[in-house]
Amino acid sequence: MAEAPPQAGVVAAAPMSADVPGSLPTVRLTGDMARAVRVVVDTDTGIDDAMALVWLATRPGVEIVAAGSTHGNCRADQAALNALRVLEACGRGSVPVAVGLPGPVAGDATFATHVHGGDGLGDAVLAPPLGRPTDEGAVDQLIRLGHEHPGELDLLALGPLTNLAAALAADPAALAGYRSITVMGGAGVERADGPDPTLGVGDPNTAHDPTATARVAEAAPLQMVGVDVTLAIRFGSADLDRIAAARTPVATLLWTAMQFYIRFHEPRFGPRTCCAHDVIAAAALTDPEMVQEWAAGTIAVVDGPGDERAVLRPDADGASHAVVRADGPAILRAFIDGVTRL
Ligand SMILES: [Ca+2]
Repeated sequence: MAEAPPQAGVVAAAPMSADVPGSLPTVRLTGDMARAVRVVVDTDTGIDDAMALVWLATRPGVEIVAAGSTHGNCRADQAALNALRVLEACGRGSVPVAVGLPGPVAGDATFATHVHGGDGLGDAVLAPPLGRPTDEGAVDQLIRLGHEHPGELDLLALGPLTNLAAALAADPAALAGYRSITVMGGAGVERADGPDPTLGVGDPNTAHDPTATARVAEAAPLQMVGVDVTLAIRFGSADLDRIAAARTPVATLLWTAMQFYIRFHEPRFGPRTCCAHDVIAAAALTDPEMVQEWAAGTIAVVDGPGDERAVLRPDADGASHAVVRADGPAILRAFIDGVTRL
């Protein structure tokens, strides 16, 4: 099954697992899904974005072709510097990093400084990167790479979809050249009632630019990895101990930045814990066997203002998917193994 995109790994429709209410059309990915991945990352480089870049740098068979920055967790120009800094710590300082657009399609940019600190990496006063962003903007880079390598590259969007929407506005075929588009965002399968699957956190990547999400979802099939799933996958105290003890350059960087993130999570989820949102999206791309269950459908942006969310409306023939169930412990274990090795 090497080289197969996630959709090609769908071998059979399967009934919804017993722990998920409803009778939604779902698909289950099976078999050996290990494959080579050449990825272009779009990132509002906050703390979990940094973790996701580390994930990509440590997974076998993954090449980070380029990164583009976006606003969200911090300013887009800061996010580019953060991405460079993290990639350099991973020994990937040669990866080109382009600065993306500073704000959403409509309205003003707002930043999640209460989650990621003023600089996106926990205000930890990290050393600046050695390199600098490329002269090409992230939107132009996105368009160019899609056309230069048709069918070869996977796009992983870890922040608001502003750059993707701008690429589509400039070139309606901008995203068609990508083999797949995985998005960290959304609130999973739409439900008419029941408890809020985001536990009040909402869907920040969509809320930061709901117009962009709607435009991208209309134009391209997306593999959506939502807050409803990622919020439940959290490091525990023993996990954090392993990262703290690793002492590799990248572990030291992460552990320093993670202190702010842990302090944000503790009042909500208990002592010594935090989420790894963007890592789960990266894992869905690189290691689909760790994300066993998806629902098929179409994506819509609902609610608002300020609490806009992307949801998947179930449709067995829909081209987009949302993760329903992921193997959180396996992903976190593989992440920490990578951090301690790098
Ligand atoms: Ca992010």
